[in-house]
Amino acid sequence: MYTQGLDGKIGPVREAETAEEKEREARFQARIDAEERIEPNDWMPEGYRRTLIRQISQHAHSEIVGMLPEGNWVTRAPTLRRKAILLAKIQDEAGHGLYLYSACETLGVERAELVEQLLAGKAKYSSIFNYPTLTWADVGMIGWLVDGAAIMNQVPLQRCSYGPYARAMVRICKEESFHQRQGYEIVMTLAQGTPEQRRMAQESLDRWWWPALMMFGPPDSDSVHTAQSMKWKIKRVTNDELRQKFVDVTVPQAERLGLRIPDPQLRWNPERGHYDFGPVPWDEFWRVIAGEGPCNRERLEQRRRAHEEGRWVREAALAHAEKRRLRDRAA
Ligand code: BYC
Repeated sequence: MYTQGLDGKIGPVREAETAEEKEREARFQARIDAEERIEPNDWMPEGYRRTLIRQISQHAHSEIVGMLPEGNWVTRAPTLRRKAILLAKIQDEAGHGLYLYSACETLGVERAELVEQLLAGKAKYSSIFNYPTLTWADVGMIGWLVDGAAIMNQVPLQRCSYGPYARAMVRICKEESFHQRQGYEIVMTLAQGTPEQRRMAQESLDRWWWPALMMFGPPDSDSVHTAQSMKWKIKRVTNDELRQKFVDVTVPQAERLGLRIPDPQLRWNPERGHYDFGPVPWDEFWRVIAGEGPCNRERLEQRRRAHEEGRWVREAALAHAEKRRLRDRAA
């Protein structure tokens, strides 16, 4: 079993060494098995803490970087109503990032340090945000497919064994459900529109389908963290199980829209009670998470620029807080 340290290096999770440590780990696992929530001040194995920091910070970074592809369309949304909705959605993503960084800080790591890792290109964020948003249909597709996949993954995380993460997920899931519906509604409007609008929706689905399936992570057979994360009940459902669930829910939605899923091997399998689907292009996934996706460089550059341009705001907020603290103390 491997875990990633804060320095980004992957190393083996250290085995409990002494009898006392083993006993403590057994007591911890018994609490997990009994469905007790672990809270910030409780004892936890170092591997559990590191796994959570890795996953929650990657999740927080995904929310923040996830604002960029949608932000690309704020000035070009087709109507004022669409623009207002899109702005609100992007603000929600920022809020999600903030809850998640806060949840992560309860594990004894500073948000500034996590942001630093992202900007230095050492931290991962979801592969999906390294694809471009070329047309307005892509904004709909992000809501329908990307938020749809995010919800599928996040609903079980509401039952994560770590209290602060599980609680952050409850609110995030409520907002993501609304995001998914607004995306579906955009795609539905296009699918019921002119032939050109229908073509735009189909072309967008053709580009986003496989990357959406990659959001659930590599196949279980290649997933280094799943077994241990399931044992610790950080993850409740495996990558492949969630991917299958997503396909099963989404195919009928595409049929209702009159759109074609770009997978010639897709068919209902009555024996399994699930859709069979073709091979996910995993080579592409590994390339994207190694930094070689279509927009990796652009996304990081944009984040770095935004961070620099926001420096004066952070400094002003800190100065204001300090002034208030001194005033309160003097009073
Ligand atoms: N992209 O052992 P595995 C959203 C990495 S966005 C990049 O299966 P794990 C939203 C993985 O980190 C959705 N990297 O890992 C926001 C690991 O590398 P390291 C964000 C990926 O953690 C705005 C390696 O591959 N959601 O909500 O057990 C607008 C092996 O993987 C990906 C979350 O982050 C990927 N897709 O399982 C709209 C949910 N997949 O760290 C929407 C929380 C895998 O060893 N995270 N990797 O270097 C999770 O549930 C899990 O971390 C994952 C991966 C299922 C993603």
